[in-house]
Amino acid sequence: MSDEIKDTVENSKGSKSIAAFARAKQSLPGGVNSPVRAFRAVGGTPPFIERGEGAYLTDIDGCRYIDYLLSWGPLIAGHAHPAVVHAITQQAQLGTSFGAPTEIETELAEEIKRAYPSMDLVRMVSSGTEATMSALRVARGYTGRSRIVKFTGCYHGHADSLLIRAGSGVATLGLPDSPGVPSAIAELTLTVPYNDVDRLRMVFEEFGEEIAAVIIEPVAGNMGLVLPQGGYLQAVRDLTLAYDTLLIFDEVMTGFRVSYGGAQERFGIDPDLTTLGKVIGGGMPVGAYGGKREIMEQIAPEGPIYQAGTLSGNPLAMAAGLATLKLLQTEGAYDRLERVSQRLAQGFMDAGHRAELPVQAHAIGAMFGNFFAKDPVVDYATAMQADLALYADYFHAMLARGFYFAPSQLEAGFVSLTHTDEQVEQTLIAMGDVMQNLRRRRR
Ligand code: HOZ
Repeated sequence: MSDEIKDTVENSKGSKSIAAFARAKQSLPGGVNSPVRAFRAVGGTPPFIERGEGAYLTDIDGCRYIDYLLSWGPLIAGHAHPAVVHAITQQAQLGTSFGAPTEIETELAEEIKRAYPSMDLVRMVSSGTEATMSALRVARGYTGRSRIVKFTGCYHGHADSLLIRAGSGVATLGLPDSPGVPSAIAELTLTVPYNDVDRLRMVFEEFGEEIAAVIIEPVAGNMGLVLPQGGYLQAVRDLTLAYDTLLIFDEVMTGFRVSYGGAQERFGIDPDLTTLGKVIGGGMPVGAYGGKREIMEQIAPEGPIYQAGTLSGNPLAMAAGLATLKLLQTEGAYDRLERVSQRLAQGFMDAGHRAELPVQAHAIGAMFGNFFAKDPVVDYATAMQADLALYADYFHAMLARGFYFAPSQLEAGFVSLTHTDEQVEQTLIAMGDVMQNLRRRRR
């Protein structure tokens, strides 16, 4: 840890964040606008953030952290990257929203299409949830079928049909299904374990003709980071084709992250529909869905399936997204991102082994996942065997040293183009210290 970070962490008591959290709770449910930010899985008070710069976050108490959460993914270029800030500023001077067509929407759609050949047409929306919710409607409208299949522990935002056995905050808070989702809707969502082809086949054998779509995070990032096993995604593709069911790749997290062309490029799969978000908005609220022309042409005004939005294709988000994608096109960007995430995963494993703690870690592209688990983590059931209390201790010890990770083991970590080797080195040294302390405390 650099002396600078050490000083800021040691000199801070977090008192301003504590006061800010208490105040926020008077006006916002749980003090937050999205549940996982409230630190329920790890306890304590979330630092309230004042600003970000590159790989650093600074809170209102003046504590500085190396950020491995990056706004839960969008900031692959780091905080307040000058090129992204410039693009947003320039656009803001021209106007922030028009509710009318702009050329910049087409530009971003063209860039997405170049990178994702499975997407002939793209519709911009304002969040990942909106993208997955709309993709489902299109799948149901196009196929005339009502059932969908999702995977336990995968999270696709909070639309009713998708809030069934979901990961992320739903899993963190132990809410298998949310009150408020009518059972008539929940019944249409069939769930199967991730990485289990046989169970998926069984569901198809029973309900195949009724299933509109299978929606999947091709690399699961909301039960921690869980990788698809060899041949699994192709098997999912083959089954969906056999039953004329649409395959929706939810690449909100993996898009432009596990490679420029997402998981579908990396694993060589051709989905019918794809959802995107996070990176393509460069830190501004955004989502997109798209896919095969004959399916996407069913959307209004071309076809009868309705979906709309006042801020869809918002020019600030389009500008920030395009600027971010440009940065990702620089030579070696993905090699570097992958090297950093792999080093973090390997460092976590090494530190855990030295401290004789049960550890598992995964990394791919610009994302990684750390588990305190004895056995390999391949699905939600194995992810849930991880030691959540140990993670909470680890999380707080790292936070106190100036390293900001996901406040739940059931979330992924992220790296950016701005994370340096030196910062990663500092992180690995801290991980080693923290794990040794955890070992001592467990004795
Ligand atoms: N959907 C995010 C977790 N996978 C949480 C977003 C947020 O709280 O900002």
